[in-house]
Amino acid sequence: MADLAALVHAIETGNRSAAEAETRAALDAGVDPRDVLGAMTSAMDVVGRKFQDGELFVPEMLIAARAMKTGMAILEPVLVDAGVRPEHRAVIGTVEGDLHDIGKNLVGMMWKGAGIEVIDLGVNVSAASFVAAAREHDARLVGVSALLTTTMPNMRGVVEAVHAAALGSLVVVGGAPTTPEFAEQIGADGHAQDAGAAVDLARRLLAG
Ligand code: B1M
Repeated sequence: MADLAALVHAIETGNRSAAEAETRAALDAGVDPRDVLGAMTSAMDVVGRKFQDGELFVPEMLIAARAMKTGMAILEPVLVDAGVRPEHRAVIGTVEGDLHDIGKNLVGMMWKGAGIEVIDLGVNVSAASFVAAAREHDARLVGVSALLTTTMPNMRGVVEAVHAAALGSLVVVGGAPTTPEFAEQIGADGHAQDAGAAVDLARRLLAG
């Protein structure tokens, strides 16, 4: 029987070759691909929690996410063959006028790690593009990142446009200059301070 604990450990420690080997070993041993995905997700949960608690930092989180990505590249076709699709989709992007994408990418990786299908729209994304993508992908979550005090006001336009489109999408905002109070003022459905909190928030909103 393949050792899913070894897969969890490989991802938590960002060991890409071990993550690849353990994913293959689990699938070769006939482990249900959903259980393999569950092991990967639980590893990323631990990573997110440690990041929130200040036990590890951005570089460790990035290498863990990359290890998960390596395993996912092997697992994904198997999941597709088995007809397993993520239950929820999110679109994510950095707001118009803003080119910072490191934090946004981290949040996207962590959402993927939580089993959410993530469509990344990149940087400098207009409100109209967020709406078009949310409609096209039937996204339940719209994630908007801003790193500049000069661009965070543009988030209001995204929230208003997404809500006006009545797609049923919930808008989550984040980024260093944003606060829960700001998110409330602009009518966002949620705010997360970091990538770990963004996972907790997404889970809460998607469960509601
Ligand atoms: Co810029 N920059 N930058 N910059 N830059 C800052 C943000 C700044 C604070 C630096 C400073 O002055 N001390 C300052 C903003 C000041 C302000 O507005 N208050 C600043 C400035 C002024 C600028 C320019 C205007 C500089 C200039 O040209 N004069 C310019 C603007 C360009 C533009 O966007 N139009 C600019 C350009 C750049 C680079 C292109 C050189 C580069 C970006 C490269 C890239 O992203 N690919 C850059 C960088 C790297 C930074 C700093 C140094 C680092 C940002 C970063 O990646 N942090 C930054 C100073 C700093 O933060 N120390 C700075 C790491 C990242 C993991 O954290 O993005 O906060 P962060 O993401 C966190 C949380 O915020 C949260 O989770 C993440 C993980 O925990 N989060 C979310 C983020 N998005 C979220 C979304 C969510 C939920 C949580 O839900 C959807």
